[in-house]
Amino acid sequence: MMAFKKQLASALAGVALFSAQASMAAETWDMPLAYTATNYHSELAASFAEDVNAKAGDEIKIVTHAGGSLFKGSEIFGAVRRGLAPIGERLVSALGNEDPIFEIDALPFLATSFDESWKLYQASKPAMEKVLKKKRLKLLYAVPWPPQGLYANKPVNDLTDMKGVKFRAYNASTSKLAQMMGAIPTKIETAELSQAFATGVAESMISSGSTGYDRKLWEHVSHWYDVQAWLPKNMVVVNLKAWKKLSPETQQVMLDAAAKAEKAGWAKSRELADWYKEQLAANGMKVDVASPELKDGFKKLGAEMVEDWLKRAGDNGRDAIAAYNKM
Ligand code: PCA
Repeated sequence: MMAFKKQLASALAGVALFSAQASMAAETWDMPLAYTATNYHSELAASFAEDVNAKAGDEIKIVTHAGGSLFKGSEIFGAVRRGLAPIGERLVSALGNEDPIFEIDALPFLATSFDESWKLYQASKPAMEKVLKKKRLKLLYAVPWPPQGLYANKPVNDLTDMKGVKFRAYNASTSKLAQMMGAIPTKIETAELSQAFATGVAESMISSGSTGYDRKLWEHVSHWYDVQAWLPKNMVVVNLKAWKKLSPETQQVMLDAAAKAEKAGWAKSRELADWYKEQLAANGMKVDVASPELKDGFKKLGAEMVEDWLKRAGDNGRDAIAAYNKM
């Protein structure tokens, strides 16, 4: 009887060991994303995951969850920070309440082209990484949205046309900008955009052609002005505790996949920028350049916002701007 019990115990231990190894062999990493699965940011995250899984699949399996299906856009950063998800993607400039450095990404007219935006990224990366490290996070890659323009349900010649208009904001800066132009801001995540415009909760917003295309904004608004105000980025961050549990080989696989994704993502955003504009027009929207008056109006407000931000952002912000100006 004793011998049998011993045998059973060791068999069970074997099973336990085997399943421990099996689960260690491929730990699932859920990767929440805020944007729709067909958006290029989400597709990029999916191919990043595939790349990692193909090379390090015996250790981790990254599973992407697009469209805010696992965590809403506004919850993703906190979820990764708290370890509820080991990895996730978030709009950098929406994290101003975490630290002002993240707002550098949506300061109007600071960086208005892909080239300038890349420089701003390089200039602000050390400061961003410092802040992320304090939050026990690691930056893997960041990819821009195309230049931001103005969606409206009527012609807008200058900023006075925006007075009293319900304005959808995606971060504190766009809320502030709306207030400064006398519009009425409401913060809404992209996943809820179509609904907000359909019900009249929002009548205008500043965003890329990409998001207007994804959300079929032509069903609700008539105009898009190519203001080229800034190019906000999404970033993919990983929880440092989860990161440190990975083998050095898998860490390297992820770093390589991230570098590849970042390069491909910047190229894709550039490539798609004009295509999105064409799609808005093809679906009946009036796509136009911003009038000099409108652009000047935004530029004035932008300059005030940069000044205000510099006061709040401290040394980190000043260093990043100084580095950017030297590039
Ligand atoms: N689309 C996202 C952020 C910037 C952009 O172009 C949005 O509208 O929420």
